[in-house]
Amino acid sequence: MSSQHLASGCLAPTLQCGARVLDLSSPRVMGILNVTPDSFSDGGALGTGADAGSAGFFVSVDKALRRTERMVEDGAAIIDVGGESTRPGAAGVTGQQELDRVIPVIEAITQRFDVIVSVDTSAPLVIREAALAGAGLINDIRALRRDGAIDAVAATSMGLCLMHMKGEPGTMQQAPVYDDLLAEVLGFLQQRVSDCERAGIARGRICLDPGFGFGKTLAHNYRLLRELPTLLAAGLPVLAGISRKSMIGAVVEREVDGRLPGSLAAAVLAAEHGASIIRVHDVAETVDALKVLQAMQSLP
Ligand code: 8Y4
Repeated sequence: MSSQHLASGCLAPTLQCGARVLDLSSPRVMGILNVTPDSFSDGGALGTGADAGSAGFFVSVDKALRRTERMVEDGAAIIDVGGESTRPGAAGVTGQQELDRVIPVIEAITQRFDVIVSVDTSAPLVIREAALAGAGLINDIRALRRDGAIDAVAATSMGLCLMHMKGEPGTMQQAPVYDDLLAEVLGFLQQRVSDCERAGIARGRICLDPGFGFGKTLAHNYRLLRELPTLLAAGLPVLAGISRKSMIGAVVEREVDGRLPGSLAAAVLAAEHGASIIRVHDVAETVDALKVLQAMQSLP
Protein backbone atom coordinates (compact mmCIF):
# COMPACT_ATOMS: atom_id res chain seq x y z
CA MET A 1 0.00 0.00 0.00
CA SER A 2 1.50 3.35 -0.89
CA SER A 3 2.00 5.83 1.91
CA GLN A 4 -0.82 8.13 0.80
CA HIS A 5 -3.22 5.24 1.34
CA LEU A 6 -2.11 4.38 4.86
CA ALA A 7 -4.42 5.56 7.61
CA SER A 8 -2.37 7.89 9.75
CA GLY A 9 -1.26 7.04 13.22
CA CYS A 10 -2.69 3.52 13.40
CA LEU A 11 -1.16 0.26 14.55
CA ALA A 12 0.11 -2.36 12.13
CA PRO A 13 -3.05 -3.58 10.42
CA THR A 14 -4.27 -7.06 11.34
CA LEU A 15 -7.39 -9.20 11.00
CA GLN A 16 -8.53 -11.36 13.90
CA CYS A 17 -9.48 -14.81 12.55
CA GLY A 18 -10.49 -17.06 15.45
CA ALA A 19 -7.37 -18.02 17.38
CA ARG A 20 -5.10 -16.47 14.74
CA VAL A 21 -4.16 -12.90 13.89
CA LEU A 22 -3.50 -12.26 10.22
CA ASP A 23 -0.72 -9.71 9.70
CA LEU A 24 -1.77 -7.27 6.97
CA SER A 25 1.27 -4.98 7.05
CA SER A 26 1.80 -6.17 3.47
CA PRO A 27 -0.84 -7.59 1.10
CA ARG A 28 -1.75 -11.24 1.58
CA VAL A 29 -3.10 -13.75 -0.91
CA MET A 30 -6.32 -15.75 -0.48
CA GLY A 31 -6.34 -18.87 -2.68
CA ILE A 32 -9.65 -20.07 -4.12
CA LEU A 33 -10.67 -23.67 -3.45
CA ASN A 34 -13.99 -24.52 -5.08
CA VAL A 35 -15.73 -27.64 -3.86
CA THR A 36 -18.73 -27.34 -6.16
CA PRO A 37 -19.34 -30.05 -8.77
CA ASP A 38 -20.11 -27.46 -11.46
CA SER A 39 -17.29 -24.92 -11.15
CA PHE A 40 -16.97 -23.31 -14.54
CA SER A 41 -13.57 -21.66 -14.36
CA ASP A 42 -11.61 -24.62 -13.01
CA GLY A 43 -10.67 -22.19 -10.29
CA GLY A 44 -9.94 -25.07 -8.02
CA ALA A 45 -12.85 -27.16 -9.31
CA LEU A 46 -12.72 -30.62 -7.82
CA GLY A 47 -15.36 -32.40 -9.91
CA THR A 48 -17.00 -34.46 -7.18
CA GLY A 49 -19.20 -36.24 -9.72
CA ALA A 50 -22.90 -37.02 -9.40
CA ASP A 51 -22.33 -40.59 -8.22
CA ALA A 52 -19.39 -39.90 -5.94
CA GLY A 53 -20.94 -41.68 -2.98
CA SER A 54 -18.83 -42.01 0.14
CA ALA A 55 -15.78 -43.34 -1.72
CA GLY A 56 -15.90 -40.48 -4.21
CA PHE A 57 -16.19 -38.10 -1.33
CA PHE A 58 -12.80 -39.08 0.03
CA VAL A 59 -11.36 -38.67 -3.45
CA SER A 60 -12.59 -35.07 -3.53
CA VAL A 61 -11.19 -34.31 -0.05
CA ASP A 62 -7.90 -35.74 -1.27
CA LYS A 63 -7.93 -33.47 -4.33
CA ALA A 64 -8.77 -30.51 -2.10
CA LEU A 65 -5.80 -31.33 0.13
CA ARG A 66 -3.42 -31.59 -2.81
CA ARG A 67 -4.58 -28.27 -4.19
CA THR A 68 -4.35 -26.71 -0.74
CA GLU A 69 -0.80 -28.01 -0.22
CA ARG A 70 0.23 -26.38 -3.48
CA MET A 71 -1.39 -23.05 -2.61
CA VAL A 72 0.16 -23.02 0.88
CA GLU A 73 3.63 -23.78 -0.57
CA ASP A 74 3.04 -21.01 -3.09
CA GLY A 75 2.42 -18.50 -0.31
CA ALA A 76 -1.33 -18.31 0.29
CA ALA A 77 -2.18 -16.96 3.76
CA ILE A 78 -5.84 -17.96 3.46
CA ILE A 79 -7.65 -20.78 1.63
CA ASP A 80 -11.21 -19.81 0.61
CA VAL A 81 -13.39 -22.92 0.54
CA GLY A 82 -16.62 -22.49 -1.43
CA GLY A 83 -19.45 -25.01 -1.74
CA GLU A 84 -22.15 -22.85 -3.32
CA SER A 85 -21.80 -21.72 -6.93
CA THR A 86 -22.51 -18.02 -7.42
CA ARG A 87 -22.55 -18.42 -11.19
CA PRO A 88 -25.67 -16.74 -12.68
CA GLY A 89 -28.44 -19.31 -12.97
CA ALA A 90 -26.66 -21.89 -10.80
CA ALA A 91 -28.97 -24.11 -8.76
CA GLY A 92 -29.12 -23.10 -5.10
CA VAL A 93 -27.75 -25.71 -2.74
CA THR A 94 -29.43 -26.81 0.46
CA GLY A 95 -27.67 -26.22 3.76
CA GLN A 96 -27.10 -29.97 4.06
CA GLN A 97 -25.47 -30.24 0.59
CA GLU A 98 -23.23 -27.31 1.40
CA LEU A 99 -22.27 -28.89 4.75
CA ASP A 100 -21.49 -32.23 3.09
CA ARG A 101 -19.19 -30.49 0.61
CA VAL A 102 -17.31 -28.06 2.82
CA ILE A 103 -17.07 -29.48 6.35
CA PRO A 104 -14.89 -32.54 5.55
CA VAL A 105 -12.59 -30.29 3.50
CA ILE A 106 -12.29 -27.68 6.28
CA GLU A 107 -11.51 -30.38 8.86
CA ALA A 108 -8.94 -32.02 6.62
CA ILE A 109 -7.16 -28.73 5.89
CA THR A 110 -7.13 -27.40 9.46
CA GLN A 111 -5.73 -30.73 10.73
CA ARG A 112 -2.81 -30.65 8.29
CA PHE A 113 -1.90 -27.09 7.34
CA ASP A 114 -0.89 -23.94 9.16
CA VAL A 115 -3.19 -21.69 7.13
CA ILE A 116 -6.36 -19.73 7.76
CA VAL A 117 -9.40 -21.45 6.27
CA SER A 118 -12.07 -19.11 4.95
CA VAL A 119 -15.55 -20.37 4.09
CA ASP A 120 -17.54 -18.81 1.28
CA THR A 121 -21.06 -19.22 2.71
CA SER A 122 -24.26 -17.33 3.60
CA ALA A 123 -25.90 -20.11 5.63
CA PRO A 124 -26.03 -19.84 9.46
CA LEU A 125 -25.86 -23.64 9.81
CA VAL A 126 -22.70 -23.78 7.68
CA ILE A 127 -21.18 -20.84 9.62
CA ARG A 128 -21.65 -22.65 12.95
CA GLU A 129 -20.35 -26.01 11.72
CA ALA A 130 -17.41 -24.37 9.93
CA ALA A 131 -16.33 -22.72 13.20
CA LEU A 132 -16.39 -26.11 14.95
CA ALA A 133 -14.38 -27.62 12.08
CA GLY A 134 -11.63 -25.02 12.61
CA ALA A 135 -12.39 -22.34 10.00
CA GLY A 136 -11.01 -18.87 10.78
CA LEU A 137 -12.96 -16.59 8.45
CA ILE A 138 -16.46 -16.30 6.99
CA ASN A 139 -16.53 -14.85 3.48
CA ASP A 140 -20.17 -14.02 2.74
CA ILE A 141 -21.05 -12.44 -0.60
CA ARG A 142 -24.43 -11.56 1.02
CA ALA A 143 -22.73 -9.75 3.91
CA LEU A 144 -24.62 -11.78 6.57
CA ARG A 145 -28.05 -10.58 5.37
CA ARG A 146 -29.66 -14.01 5.83
CA ASP A 147 -31.69 -14.46 9.04
CA GLY A 148 -29.45 -15.69 11.83
CA ALA A 149 -26.16 -15.21 9.95
CA ILE A 150 -24.88 -12.27 12.03
CA ASP A 151 -25.67 -14.08 15.29
CA ALA A 152 -23.97 -17.24 14.00
CA VAL A 153 -20.73 -15.32 13.38
CA ALA A 154 -21.09 -13.32 16.61
CA ALA A 155 -21.19 -16.60 18.58
CA THR A 156 -17.66 -17.39 17.32
CA SER A 157 -14.37 -15.49 17.22
CA MET A 158 -13.99 -15.88 13.45
CA GLY A 159 -13.02 -13.12 11.06
CA LEU A 160 -15.54 -11.85 8.55
CA CYS A 161 -15.48 -10.45 5.02
CA LEU A 162 -18.46 -8.22 4.26
CA MET A 163 -18.98 -7.89 0.49
CA HIS A 164 -21.19 -5.49 -1.44
CA MET A 165 -23.58 -7.06 -3.95
CA LYS A 166 -26.42 -5.27 -5.69
CA GLY A 167 -29.28 -7.75 -6.19
CA GLU A 168 -29.00 -11.54 -6.08
CA PRO A 169 -26.58 -13.77 -8.04
CA GLY A 170 -29.17 -14.88 -10.64
CA THR A 171 -30.16 -11.37 -11.71
CA MET A 172 -27.49 -8.97 -10.47
CA GLN A 173 -25.87 -8.40 -13.87
CA GLN A 174 -29.12 -7.27 -15.57
CA ALA A 175 -28.24 -3.58 -16.16
CA PRO A 176 -27.27 -2.50 -12.65
CA VAL A 177 -27.75 1.26 -12.06
CA TYR A 178 -26.28 3.43 -9.30
CA ASP A 179 -27.06 7.01 -8.40
CA ASP A 180 -23.66 7.34 -6.67
CA LEU A 181 -21.63 4.13 -6.90
CA LEU A 182 -19.00 4.86 -4.27
CA ALA A 183 -21.45 6.33 -1.77
CA GLU A 184 -23.78 3.36 -2.20
CA VAL A 185 -21.08 0.71 -1.81
CA LEU A 186 -19.39 2.44 1.14
CA GLY A 187 -22.72 3.29 2.78
CA PHE A 188 -23.93 -0.31 2.49
CA LEU A 189 -20.72 -1.70 3.95
CA GLN A 190 -20.65 0.82 6.82
CA GLN A 191 -24.26 -0.07 7.69
CA ARG A 192 -23.37 -3.78 7.73
CA VAL A 193 -20.34 -3.06 9.94
CA SER A 194 -22.49 -1.21 12.46
CA ASP A 195 -25.09 -4.03 12.44
CA CYS A 196 -22.28 -6.53 13.09
CA GLU A 197 -20.77 -4.42 15.87
CA ARG A 198 -24.19 -4.13 17.53
CA ALA A 199 -24.42 -7.94 17.49
CA GLY A 200 -21.05 -8.19 19.23
CA ILE A 201 -18.60 -8.65 16.35
CA ALA A 202 -15.52 -6.50 17.04
CA ARG A 203 -14.25 -4.25 14.22
CA GLY A 204 -10.88 -6.01 14.37
CA ARG A 205 -12.57 -9.11 12.95
CA ILE A 206 -14.00 -7.40 9.86
CA CYS A 207 -12.71 -6.70 6.37
CA LEU A 208 -14.62 -5.07 3.50
CA ASP A 209 -14.98 -5.92 -0.19
CA PRO A 210 -16.57 -3.82 -2.98
CA GLY A 211 -17.72 -7.04 -4.70
CA PHE A 212 -16.20 -6.79 -8.18
CA GLY A 213 -18.65 -8.27 -10.70
CA PHE A 214 -21.55 -8.48 -8.28
CA GLY A 215 -24.22 -6.18 -9.76
CA LYS A 216 -21.71 -3.94 -11.57
CA THR A 217 -21.05 -2.94 -15.16
CA LEU A 218 -17.53 -2.91 -16.58
CA ALA A 219 -17.31 0.84 -15.89
CA HIS A 220 -18.56 0.36 -12.31
CA ASN A 221 -15.89 -2.30 -11.70
CA TYR A 222 -13.04 -0.10 -12.96
CA ARG A 223 -14.30 2.93 -11.09
CA LEU A 224 -14.31 0.84 -7.88
CA LEU A 225 -10.75 -0.28 -8.58
CA ARG A 226 -9.62 3.31 -9.26
CA GLU A 227 -11.45 4.64 -6.19
CA LEU A 228 -10.50 1.79 -3.84
CA PRO A 229 -8.77 4.27 -1.48
CA THR A 230 -12.23 5.76 -0.79
CA LEU A 231 -13.27 2.45 0.80
CA LEU A 232 -10.28 2.66 3.13
CA ALA A 233 -12.06 5.60 4.80
CA ALA A 234 -14.04 3.01 6.79
CA GLY A 235 -10.75 2.20 8.54
CA LEU A 236 -10.96 -1.54 7.87
CA PRO A 237 -8.85 -3.82 5.67
CA VAL A 238 -10.11 -4.24 2.10
CA LEU A 239 -10.27 -7.52 0.16
CA ALA A 240 -10.34 -7.51 -3.65
CA GLY A 241 -11.58 -10.44 -5.76
CA ILE A 242 -10.87 -9.79 -9.43
CA SER A 243 -9.01 -12.95 -10.55
CA ARG A 244 -10.14 -14.19 -14.00
CA LYS A 245 -13.41 -12.27 -13.82
CA SER A 246 -15.22 -10.79 -16.82
CA MET A 247 -13.87 -7.32 -15.98
CA ILE A 248 -10.51 -8.79 -17.05
CA GLY A 249 -11.90 -10.84 -19.94
CA ALA A 250 -13.73 -7.83 -21.39
CA VAL A 251 -10.60 -5.73 -21.73
CA VAL A 252 -8.06 -8.39 -22.74
CA GLU A 253 -10.66 -10.16 -24.91
CA ARG A 254 -9.80 -13.62 -23.66
CA GLU A 255 -11.69 -16.53 -22.17
CA VAL A 256 -11.13 -17.53 -18.52
CA ASP A 257 -8.03 -19.62 -19.38
CA GLY A 258 -6.19 -16.64 -20.87
CA ARG A 259 -6.82 -14.12 -18.10
CA LEU A 260 -3.79 -14.68 -15.86
CA PRO A 261 -1.66 -11.74 -17.08
CA GLY A 262 -4.61 -9.35 -16.83
CA SER A 263 -5.47 -10.74 -13.39
CA LEU A 264 -1.90 -10.13 -12.18
CA ALA A 265 -2.06 -6.52 -13.35
CA ALA A 266 -5.36 -6.11 -11.48
CA ALA A 267 -3.94 -7.70 -8.33
CA VAL A 268 -0.99 -5.29 -8.30
CA LEU A 269 -3.25 -2.30 -9.00
CA ALA A 270 -5.65 -3.31 -6.22
CA ALA A 271 -2.79 -3.75 -3.73
CA GLU A 272 -1.22 -0.46 -4.81
CA HIS A 273 -4.60 1.19 -4.19
CA GLY A 274 -4.71 -0.20 -0.66
CA ALA A 275 -6.24 -3.68 -0.82
CA SER A 276 -4.84 -5.91 1.95
CA ILE A 277 -6.15 -9.30 0.78
CA ILE A 278 -6.23 -10.41 -2.85
CA ARG A 279 -8.53 -13.37 -3.69
CA VAL A 280 -7.07 -15.38 -6.58
CA HIS A 281 -6.97 -18.65 -8.49
CA ASP A 282 -3.24 -18.36 -9.31
CA VAL A 283 -1.41 -18.09 -6.00
CA ALA A 284 2.27 -18.49 -7.01
CA GLU A 285 2.05 -15.93 -9.82
CA THR A 286 0.17 -13.41 -7.67
CA VAL A 287 2.63 -13.76 -4.77
CA ASP A 288 5.51 -12.98 -7.18
CA ALA A 289 3.69 -9.99 -8.67
CA LEU A 290 3.00 -8.59 -5.20
CA LYS A 291 6.68 -9.03 -4.25
CA VAL A 292 7.59 -6.65 -7.08
CA LEU A 293 5.14 -4.06 -5.75
CA GLN A 294 6.49 -4.58 -2.24
CA ALA A 295 10.07 -4.03 -3.46
CA MET A 296 9.14 -0.77 -5.15
CA GLN A 297 7.38 0.43 -2.03
CA SER A 298 9.91 -0.59 0.61
CA LEU A 299 13.45 -0.66 -0.80
CA PRO A 300 15.40 2.53 -0.05
C1 8Y4 B 1 -14.04 -16.27 -13.68
C2 8Y4 B 1 -13.52 -16.50 -12.45
C3 8Y4 B 1 -15.29 -15.73 -13.78
C4 8Y4 B 1 -14.22 -16.21 -11.31
C5 8Y4 B 1 -16.02 -15.43 -12.63
C6 8Y4 B 1 -15.48 -15.68 -11.39
C7 8Y4 B 1 -15.73 -12.90 -4.71
C8 8Y4 B 1 -15.99 -13.75 -3.62
C9 8Y4 B 1 -16.52 -14.73 -5.47
C10 8Y4 B 1 -15.21 -11.60 -4.45
C11 8Y4 B 1 -15.27 -12.18 -2.11
C12 8Y4 B 1 -15.95 -15.45 -8.99
C13 8Y4 B 1 -16.91 -16.04 -3.34
C14 8Y4 B 1 -17.14 -15.20 -8.14
N1 8Y4 B 1 -16.05 -13.54 -5.86
N2 8Y4 B 1 -15.76 -13.40 -2.34
N3 8Y4 B 1 -16.50 -14.90 -4.12
N4 8Y4 B 1 -15.00 -11.30 -3.12
N5 8Y4 B 1 -15.03 -11.78 -0.85
N6 8Y4 B 1 -16.27 -15.40 -10.30
O1 8Y4 B 1 -14.98 -10.77 -5.33
O2 8Y4 B 1 -14.87 -15.67 -8.54
S1 8Y4 B 1 -17.11 -15.99 -6.54
